[in-house]
Amino acid sequence: MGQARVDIVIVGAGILGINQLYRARQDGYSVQLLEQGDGAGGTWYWNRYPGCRFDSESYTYGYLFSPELWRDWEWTEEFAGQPETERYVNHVVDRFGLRESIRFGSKVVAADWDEESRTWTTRTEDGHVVQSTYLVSATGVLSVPFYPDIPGRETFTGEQYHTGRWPAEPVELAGKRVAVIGTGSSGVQVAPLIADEAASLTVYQRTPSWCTPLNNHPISAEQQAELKGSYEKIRDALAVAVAGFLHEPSGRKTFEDSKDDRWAFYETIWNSPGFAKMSSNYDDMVLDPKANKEWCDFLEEKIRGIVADQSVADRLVPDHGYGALRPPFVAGFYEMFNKPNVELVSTRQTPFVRITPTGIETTDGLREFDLVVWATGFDFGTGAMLRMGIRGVGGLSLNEYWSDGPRTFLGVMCHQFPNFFFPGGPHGAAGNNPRYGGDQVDFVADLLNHARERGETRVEVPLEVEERWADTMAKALPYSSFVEHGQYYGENVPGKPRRFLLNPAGRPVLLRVMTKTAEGDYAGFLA
Ligand code: N01
Repeated sequence: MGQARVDIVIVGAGILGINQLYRARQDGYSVQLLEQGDGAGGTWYWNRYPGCRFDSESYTYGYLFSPELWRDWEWTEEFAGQPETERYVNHVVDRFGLRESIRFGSKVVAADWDEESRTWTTRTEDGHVVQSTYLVSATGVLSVPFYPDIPGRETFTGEQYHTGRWPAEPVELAGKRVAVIGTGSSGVQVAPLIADEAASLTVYQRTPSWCTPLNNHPISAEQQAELKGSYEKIRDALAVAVAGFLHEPSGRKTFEDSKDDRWAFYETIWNSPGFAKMSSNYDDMVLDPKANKEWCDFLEEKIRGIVADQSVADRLVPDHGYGALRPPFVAGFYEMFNKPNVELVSTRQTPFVRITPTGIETTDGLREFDLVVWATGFDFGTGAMLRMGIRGVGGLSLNEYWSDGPRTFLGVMCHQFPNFFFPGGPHGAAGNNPRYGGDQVDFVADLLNHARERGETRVEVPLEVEERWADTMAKALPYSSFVEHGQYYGENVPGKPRRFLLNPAGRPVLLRVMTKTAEGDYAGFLA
């Protein structure tokens, strides 16, 4: 059993945890990072399923804190796949000497605040105990896999994997009858690759997604050279970009154009990379229902043009607006349904009955499988933090404080939990994760430096400041495009309070409040 004392304990070696560790080391703190997995990468360590890749442009996702790192690391694809991103995170860890501060295989099971000594005591499953002045949970919003409550899952005798816990060793698909449950971003990425290899693939879909092409491509030598010469320009643009992407708004409204021009514009957008479908579409596409409907009509035409069997296409066309659910970006998803070995089962039409030892039973019968893939999502937003046994002032548990949904300031800290921070947390998220998350990491680091400069060792957000952020979130909610996304409300997890868990006010408001708080010398935060 080990024991240690450091200035800062960080939990999680994902994108934000590594960023926080880098900042902590740069700023001269002693720090230990605890990571439950055996390697760095977070999302990019656990989600090893075939087809897992960015839908943020690689160079807009990577760290921007070092010109040398930018210059030396060469992304090979516009949207890098999981193995490349995992390599990148490990490269960063080693390049900046961070590995010595990380303890792998360290699942946190308890963290207790002691007011008298102003100390957090953090314990791991394997009995390691570490004390610290500050505790940072960088445990991610999509890190606890969710399995729907379909009876019999444990009785299945074949192989079964959740996309968020895909094994490191290769999974043999050839010759196997495979089921994929779920058609969110993970399901629609993994399915086409399985269809290529497996004997058969059955896709179980409840809610269809509006999928559009990712339009990935290798980064050419010419683009590479251009990227290397554009570090400052890209860094500065991303520092203020509304959703953390480089996609420019079109500056046009749908019905200012003729029908022919609109269809030509939609075609351009269809052929644009990733999130340009939202960010560079007509400015009114998301919020004007008529404009949204027309983009959806265009997408429906596309789906029906790709999928040969129109009864399959009927089931693949969503009945919600574009952007109401998080849109996935794909390669070969609709095309896959033209293969003779691929079947689509709509669980709206024929719901699940049970998982049996040999397969999956829906109301239209039993289908037998060798392998089942659960692409069924995560306990979003709060899942990991509420499983860590965090206790603040007077032994108050975070689960109790958040029993009616999370209460946060900037998605980064909360009242009653002094010296505790959670960059990437609920009510902070607003776009390209490393960008707004990086803002949160810097906010935490700057706040700790501020406290150190004043010789203070206790930081807590005042209740009224936390409440003001809650008001800001509530007022902005009607303007979020993702108002229907069940996962973003925790709706998929039975018993979870239904609360919107993103930051609907967006990154500009996040940045503005951060700047104002810092300029106001964090009034009321220091004890
Ligand atoms: O999870 P999801 P995900 N019966 O929750 C279905 C990010 N991401 O892992 O919509 C039947 O979106 C569920 O159906 P429904 C991205 O932020 C990014 O795919 O609830 N079906 C849905 O189809 C994303 O938002 C990338 O009706 C059930 C699916 O399972 C987030 O991760 C790639 C069911 C779950 O979809 C999560 O995406 C992958 C039931 N009882 C992920 N329960 C990039 O491209 C659930 N489902 C970067």
